[in-house]
Amino acid sequence: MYKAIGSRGSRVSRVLWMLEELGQPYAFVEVKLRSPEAYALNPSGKVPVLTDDELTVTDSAAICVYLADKHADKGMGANPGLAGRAEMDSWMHFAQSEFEAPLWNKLRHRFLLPRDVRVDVGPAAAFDFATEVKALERRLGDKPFALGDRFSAVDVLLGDMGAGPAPENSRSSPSASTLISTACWRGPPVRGRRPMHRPQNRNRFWESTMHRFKSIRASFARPRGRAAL
Ligand SMILES: N[C@@H](CCC(=O)N[C@@H](CS)C(=O)NCC(=O)O)C(=O)O
Repeated sequence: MYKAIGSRGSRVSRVLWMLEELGQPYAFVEVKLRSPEAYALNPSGKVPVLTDDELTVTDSAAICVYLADKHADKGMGANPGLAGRAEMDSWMHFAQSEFEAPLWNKLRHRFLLPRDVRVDVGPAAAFDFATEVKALERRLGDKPFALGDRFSAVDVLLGDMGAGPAPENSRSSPSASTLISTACWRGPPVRGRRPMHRPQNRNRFWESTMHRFKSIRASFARPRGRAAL
């Protein structure tokens, strides 16, 4: 059986989401970031990690692709052929190394890095994220989903980045809650084994996801003094 390993509220949520979409049984194994248990599975000490019997897969995008490929009959993987694979890889790399990077960078400088190396990355992160939201809109065009007319691992990966409470519905400071909900610490991902944010209405998936990204972009743009870094 699959083991989805991570801390509650970490990117393990996208792995759980994939497993739920694919209808696969799994165990959620709670492991703290950079704990000895995490280092035993991933040289960087980061989560999530997926184990599939003897195989260990690290890095959330790779895990999502692995699962989509392994259960290709469920239709969440790449379009056919080498061109389809390139299209999928391109989306996955865009999602993590370009789209998610400014969100994650800001979060790291606010909460994760040792205090003496933290700097104010707020304006640069806001600029980069606004650029990436435009790029995402252009990439999507008028397609219902990233790879065309079916929901795939790409939508899970990007959708998970926009998951969590919309800033306007949050009780805490919008910018802080947005960052926390977006990049990493979004509260328990497992509620009765079902990811909190599994889309209820597929037709509105990208409409609501883009709405959340735009809310995040707006909260980035708002100066919030020291709290916003
Ligand atoms: N590229 C990795 C990044 C994993 C990652 O940074 N995970 C966070 C939790 S969401 C972590 O373990 N952070 C620990 C740290 O940065 O010290 C992935 O997508 O899985």
